[in-house]
Amino acid sequence: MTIDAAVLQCGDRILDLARPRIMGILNVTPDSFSDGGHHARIDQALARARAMQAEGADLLDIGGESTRPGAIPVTLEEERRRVLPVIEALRAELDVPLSVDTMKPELMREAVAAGAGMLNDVNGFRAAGALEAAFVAAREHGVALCTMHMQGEPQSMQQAPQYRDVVVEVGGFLRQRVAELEGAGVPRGQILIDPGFGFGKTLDHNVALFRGLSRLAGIGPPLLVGVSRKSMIGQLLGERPVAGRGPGSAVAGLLAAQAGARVLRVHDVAATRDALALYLALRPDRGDGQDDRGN
Ligand code: HH2
Repeated sequence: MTIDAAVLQCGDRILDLARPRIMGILNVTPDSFSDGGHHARIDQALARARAMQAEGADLLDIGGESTRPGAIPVTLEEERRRVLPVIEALRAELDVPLSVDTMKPELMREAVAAGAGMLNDVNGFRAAGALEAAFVAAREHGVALCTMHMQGEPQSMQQAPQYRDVVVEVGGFLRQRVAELEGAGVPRGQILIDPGFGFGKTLDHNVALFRGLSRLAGIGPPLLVGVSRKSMIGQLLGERPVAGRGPGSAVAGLLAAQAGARVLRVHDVAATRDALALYLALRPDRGDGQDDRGN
């Protein structure tokens, strides 16, 4: 893994990417595939957010609409009702940057006004108005943008995903999105790219993509990887149910970091923190006598 001095601007907060960072997942939904219904009340969401910061999360990703395969879309009013009070409360209380996981341009604007420092769009800012909302947030508020690859839409994306070469096609898509963002004046230091594991991809596609991560990391902007508790982890571990996918997810996160990922989007913050700490302490290419313990 190459270490350079990349930083990510997230509104008025800066994330130093000299080492891989942990994005804790906070789904304030009744139906997310892993933590759905656990943090639907605001007090539950705040408690989980505090716990993740204490466990070592470097930023939090707040989502009000599940994007699991077959998920039912929610209205703007409902997504707003779920997400905005949580962002407002956390913004005042926590130090870590807050990301909002949404495809809706109206919510992007409102979340930034409420204090979000990152927009994370699994649809790559392709919905009508999303790109404009993202440009304004990035240019006027210094917000970071995470653009992700998805083939199809959550309702149908797993029906028959097809690629000739998944790494080449996903890489081409991400290059194009980065060119578009930079062309509109978004600085490189505010862009993250994400291959979108499980979004319109079979197990074979996900495995090929994972093996190609170092090529995707070479595109330029920091790479975000989200494989936490996903079906690919369950399938590779012999149809392991979601509740048993934590250790496998931490290992996969570590491998992603080794391949160049700078941000890991995870449910299991403490396990990922420990995996990264051991990796940073023990990796053979360290060789400079420095000590990362306590990070
Ligand atoms: N995966 C999920 C949601 N948002 N955002 C990015 N950038 N990358 C991802 O891989 C990604 C994402 C799906 O996971 P989760 O939020 O746990 O579940 P659900 O969509 O059911 O809420």
